[in-house]
Amino acid sequence: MSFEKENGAILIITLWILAILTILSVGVAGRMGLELKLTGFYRDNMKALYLAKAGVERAISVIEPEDHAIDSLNERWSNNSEEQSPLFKEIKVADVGTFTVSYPFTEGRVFYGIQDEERRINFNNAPKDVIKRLIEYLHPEVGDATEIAALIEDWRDTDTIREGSGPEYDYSIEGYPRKDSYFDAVEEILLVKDMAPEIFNDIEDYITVYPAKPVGKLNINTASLPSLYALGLSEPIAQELILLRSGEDDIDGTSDDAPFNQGTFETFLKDRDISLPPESTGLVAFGSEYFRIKSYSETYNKRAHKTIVCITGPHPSEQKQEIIFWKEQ
Ligand SMILES: [Ca+2]
Ligand SMILES: [Ca+2]
Repeated sequence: MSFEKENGAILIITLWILAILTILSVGVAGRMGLELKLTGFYRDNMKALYLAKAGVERAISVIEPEDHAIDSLNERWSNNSEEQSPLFKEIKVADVGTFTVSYPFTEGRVFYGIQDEERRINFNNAPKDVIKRLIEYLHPEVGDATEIAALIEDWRDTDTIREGSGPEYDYSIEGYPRKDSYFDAVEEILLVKDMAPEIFNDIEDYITVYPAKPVGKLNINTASLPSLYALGLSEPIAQELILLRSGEDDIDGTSDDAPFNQGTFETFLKDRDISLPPESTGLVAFGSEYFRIKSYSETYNKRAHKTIVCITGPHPSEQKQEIIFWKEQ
């Protein structure tokens, strides 16, 4: 091999080594960049999670000290629209980001605050006639909801007999057993025979399964029209009730609201010469004990956000709220 040829070969080999090293170093740098990005992503997500948790803490701190004998939609836990010192709207936390605790209200309004569970019909303990009326009102295509309401009752009650008509529906055909116990999550209702997703979609925002026990009451000061109808009031009477509790301005959730109490509600029924059906009389409440908190957070750099939905209820022994359901999105 001549001197030139040998030199040429060394040059080519050197170039190859250089090329390989370059590729390797680019690879390593790229990997490090990815790892840095992942760390940043993780850090932003953790920040968003703790911001959303801060919203939950804020909500609980507002619910706890309030008197819940009577609860209405204009109270600060439900609808805080103060511009000077907002409790729930885009609250800044240090140099991290913001949280907002809010929920959609009727007619496109947004309430900054917390919902009570007592505005919803409780599928763990509402009588089947109440469930029947709610489904028929919200999903009229179903026609008569007697059978589906009975199936819901069969699913949750401990016995295995349908009153007056023999054994309960045998779920072995469906591939899973009937529970004969409380619903743990609202989506579980989809397992009940005849509960089509279309029905569930229409009723979802008006129902709850919390608390499983004791009796979930309906707060007539916060309940929506479908819930009041389910209780056994006719549509015009339910509308009248909502107008009365809304005060002079006819708008729910404003400062002039006039919530009902036991006495004024009894007068309301008596003046109209009506009474509630027997299965509903024990369900009526004027205050609330269980609350649904929806906290949304966002970091200042907008790279991460989080939503927490949780439900709180009274602690069995201490004067505080405890969390009975928690979901992060
Ligand atoms: Ca049963
Ligand atoms: Ca009002």
